[in-house]
Amino acid sequence: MNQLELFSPFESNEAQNFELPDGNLIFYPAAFTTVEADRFLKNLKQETFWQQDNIKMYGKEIPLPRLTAWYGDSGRNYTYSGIAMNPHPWNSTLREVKQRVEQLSQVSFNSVLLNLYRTGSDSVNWHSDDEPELTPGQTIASVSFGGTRRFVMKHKTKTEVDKFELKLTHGSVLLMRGETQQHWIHQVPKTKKKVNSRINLTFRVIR
Ligand SMILES: O=C(O)CCC(=O)C(=O)O
Ligand SMILES: [Mn+2]
Repeated sequence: MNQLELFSPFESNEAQNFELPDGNLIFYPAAFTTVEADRFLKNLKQETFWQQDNIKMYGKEIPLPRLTAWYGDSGRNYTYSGIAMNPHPWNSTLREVKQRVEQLSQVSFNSVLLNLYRTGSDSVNWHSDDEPELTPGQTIASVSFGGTRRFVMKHKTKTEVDKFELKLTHGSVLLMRGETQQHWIHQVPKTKKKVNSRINLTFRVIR
């Protein structure tokens, strides 16, 4: 298949570059064709070892409002919201997604965190991806399959800087680059709208 056949006129994969104060994003709205994205959504839903984690809040165990899974090169352990994770080994679906993301970003990733947002009630709260296992300044690549959700960003210290927001669509890739994680937090808020389930994959480099 040649490049022209890969994208319909409505699925332009032209990169959008966002220079934020103290951050940089590159967004590829259609890094995957709809046909590819449909297949990845279906396969990842079925094949992934999804887990339901809890977080401790005010001394109570509360289930995270999403399912998660951690995959990567063996020996790359990672602590996420106080949860120690041992990665599952890469499978062929993930290797395929990883290859596309590495082509776009020119970064070799050694791990990925998957999130499954079952309904609009699933979400991720304000945070930045700045755990000590992650190398500061290293690109994080965020892949979305399924229902469109809002991705909202807020500067950590400069209150005069406006929030920034993107709609993460089916088959899109968002690269968060440079010092973005050091200066910005992000969230995927809950929504009352009827939305399809969504899988997000954030590819990371763990040291
Ligand atoms: O689902 C998303 O788009 C974001 C997920 C996220 O921020 C994370 O896993 O760290
Ligand atoms: Mn994050």
